[in-house]
Amino acid sequence: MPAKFYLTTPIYYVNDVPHLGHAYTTIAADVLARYRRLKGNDVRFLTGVDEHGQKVEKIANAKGMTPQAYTDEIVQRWTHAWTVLEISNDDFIRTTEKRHETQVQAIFQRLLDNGDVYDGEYSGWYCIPCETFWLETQLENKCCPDCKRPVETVKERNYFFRLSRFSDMLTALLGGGKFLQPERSMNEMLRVIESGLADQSISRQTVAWGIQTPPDPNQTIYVWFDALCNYVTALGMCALDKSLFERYWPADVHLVGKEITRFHTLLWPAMLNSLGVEIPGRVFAHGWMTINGQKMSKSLGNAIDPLHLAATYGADPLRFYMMREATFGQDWDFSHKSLVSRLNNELGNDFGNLLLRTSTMLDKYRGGVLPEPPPADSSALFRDAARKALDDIETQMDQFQFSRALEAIWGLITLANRHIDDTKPWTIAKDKSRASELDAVLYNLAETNRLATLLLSPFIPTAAKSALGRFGLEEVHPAKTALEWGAMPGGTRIEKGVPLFPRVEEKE
Ligand code: ME8
Repeated sequence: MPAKFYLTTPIYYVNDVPHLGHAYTTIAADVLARYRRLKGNDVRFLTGVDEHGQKVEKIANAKGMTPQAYTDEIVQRWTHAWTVLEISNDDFIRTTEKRHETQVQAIFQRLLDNGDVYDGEYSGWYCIPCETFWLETQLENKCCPDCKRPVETVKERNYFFRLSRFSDMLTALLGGGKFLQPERSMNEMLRVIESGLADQSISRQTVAWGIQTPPDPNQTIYVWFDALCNYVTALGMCALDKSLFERYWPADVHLVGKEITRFHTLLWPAMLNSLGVEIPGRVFAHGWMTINGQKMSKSLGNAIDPLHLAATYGADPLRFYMMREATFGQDWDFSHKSLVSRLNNELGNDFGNLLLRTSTMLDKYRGGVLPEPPPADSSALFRDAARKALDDIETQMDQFQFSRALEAIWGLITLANRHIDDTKPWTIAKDKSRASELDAVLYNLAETNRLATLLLSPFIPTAAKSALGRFGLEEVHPAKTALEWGAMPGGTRIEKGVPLFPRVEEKE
């Protein structure tokens, strides 16, 4: 049985359409999912939308719609965006689905039964944009410490989750060093625990748009409690059919933006621990995409539409740019110029041209038929480079270092491009006595191309599929053996094809 790999993105609020920041997390998760499938893992990739809460309720009211009618309409914009951006999720969860609601209530009831949920009085502050409760002491100038916007007072009877009881367990979990990356986030969360964890209010009396608490229909379950449960309800943890849960839980990775680390690494593992359910393997909190140093967000009015960029430059170049541009984990500034430059130089000149040059030479000198693999010593340079790159990529992908993984793939591409310049196949071709030498050069180049394309397929799935088609590979091959140098048999017909990434100009 191949190892299972379950990964998730946050489920996004549907108070608006997706922007490039949402696309960033979803694309990163997709790259990881595709890479794991390529390695032969049994992958489950979940994304979805967070539909309840005051924020969504308010926007629906403002539009004169019921929240359900509003979310039913806007959710289509989200699924459409993920189709355009080539997101290969296996499931898409909506928190208004019956399958989710009944299980959230079951989870709430289990916690009530075991005593970790209790009835109490809440008096404090609430930030609607963040859907987050704050204590007076946590506020900054009477504003939300996260988004810096004004907060509202809340005083009502609520159900509470006994988060304070889990300090030791959470300290051990986070202190173990593996659960939360990057390290900066881990240290930050350890400090939060050290400063004292208060019990968490998990219901609202004044919010109608939510799942009813089982004991009291006048209260709805706090949107974050509801939302976190999606990771297990999508697998049917409390449903009749638990087969997906048994097959995929615990999650191997929850990918999240750094501002929601607290919920994923404190509240969520504590809830699971209380339920007696295994805790996810890892949470990775990535940095923000910024515009001139400011976080990209709809409310700041600096959001970029990913669909507009995909329509202008293609989904593949956009995906490639976002994964290549910055260290995953750190904040980074979006640059239109850099997107275009990476598209033209890296995808067009380096990768696209290599493919075109190789297939053109094969066509011209060998009628488009791949020669037999050369003797070991004539391919050692490439075989060794490939082995090293494959190892390096595995390490980098395991550490969510997409940009470094791409650098490793570029090592192979650069090597092959340099080999063409060094060996000058057009000169060798003039001398009939050097036929086997030319065979070796062409095989080495084509095989390196095939491998690089396969490794690039998680990043640029459509272009990779078209390129692999030229090597007679209709689908990205999931078998592990295809990820080894030398797997392509002599005699393979290789098509010349057209340039994959024609040069573009920067557009407004
Ligand atoms: O927080 N840069 O939903 P949300 C990078 N519903 N990533 C960004 C980003 C930016 N500028 N802006 C948004 C919620 N994101 C909850 C989650 S999960 C159980 C519930 C991405 O619509 C990033 O992944 O506010 C961030 O964590 C997420 O969108 C927030 O989406």
